[in-house]
Amino acid sequence: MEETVTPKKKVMLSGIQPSGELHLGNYLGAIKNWAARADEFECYYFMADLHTITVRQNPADLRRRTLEQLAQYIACGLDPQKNTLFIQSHVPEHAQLGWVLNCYTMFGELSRMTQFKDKSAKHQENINGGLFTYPALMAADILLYQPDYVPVGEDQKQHCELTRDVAIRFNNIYGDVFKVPEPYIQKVGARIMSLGNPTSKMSKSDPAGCVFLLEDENSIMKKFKRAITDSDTENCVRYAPDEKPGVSNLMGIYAAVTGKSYDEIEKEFAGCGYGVFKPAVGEAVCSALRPIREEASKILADKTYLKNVYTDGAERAAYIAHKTLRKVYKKVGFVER
Ligand code: ATP
Ligand code: LTN
Repeated sequence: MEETVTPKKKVMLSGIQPSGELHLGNYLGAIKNWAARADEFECYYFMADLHTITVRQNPADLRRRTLEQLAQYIACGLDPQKNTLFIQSHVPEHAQLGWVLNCYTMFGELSRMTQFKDKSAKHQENINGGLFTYPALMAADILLYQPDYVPVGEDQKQHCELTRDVAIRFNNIYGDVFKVPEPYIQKVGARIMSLGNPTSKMSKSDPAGCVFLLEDENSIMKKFKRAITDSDTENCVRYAPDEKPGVSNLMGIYAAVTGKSYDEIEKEFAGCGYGVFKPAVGEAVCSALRPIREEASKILADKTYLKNVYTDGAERAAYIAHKTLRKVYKKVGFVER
């Protein structure tokens, strides 16, 4: 009898911290690309709640945002049948491997992390150990699942590179324990900038320059109409990120939500000024977000469904995570229980 061998799918994994409401940068830089990959890859996506407490959180808000984030993942097209969706703190192996990897991550490496420098500047009253060692926990999040790719926005590239270095260091000592993963960064949408300040990335900590996935449409339109465009005299829609960062950012957003190329966009708006272009981008974003917002509110109303999704997700995730952790414990010399 002929043997049929199904080739093993490549694995993808990523997470987002439920430390604020999801925004257009999270969607275009990360989630939108996850949803398109479910058939091709074995996919794991989680709510990175352990990471959020590196900054003080209000407990009730954290709980609410974690569930809202799960509802939005599903509304963005992540089918829980095809993707393993889970809450990080439900799989204790993250914290367990995080500790081990802390001991294989160097002080100097951690000191160079841009996110640590930014966040410690922002929260000077609370520069805690967790904020500093956070990349070792992120390495654990990733390496537990032996993924091939980690789809993230540009700002997470440095953490992904550190993860690779830690995996290689560990493998050099103990043999091939971890797969060394690649960051997977899309060209369009990888770095959406603030609408109020096109030289800094769109971030939930700057609500005026940030469009949230569940935001109402009037408010979205106002933000786009007010978006900072460039102070050149040209008043023309042309892609030139260095010379015209504001307009180029809006073109990047328009390209990501409509699938059009920069050439096509320049032709579409030839002869139109920013006064026409800005509301057109706002309308395109509203149309893209409308079905997500409607679907998310339906899903959120069904708490039993959400609970089933995250319970099942944690079980599936824990199976793989446990296998990797056991191997690591054995390699470093812990006595088996
Ligand atoms: P903060 O507002 O605290 O900077 P954040 O909004 O960056 O946080 P994260 O949880 O750090 O949110 O990011 C989740 C995912 O979204 C990551 O993959 C990140 O790379 C991506 N991402 C975040 N902001 C942007 C952005 N402006 N453009 C593209 N991708 C982004
Ligand atoms: N560090 C990421 C969130 C994050 C993550 C991960 C992303 C935590 N663990 C594992 C990819 C894979 C952030 O702050 N955006």
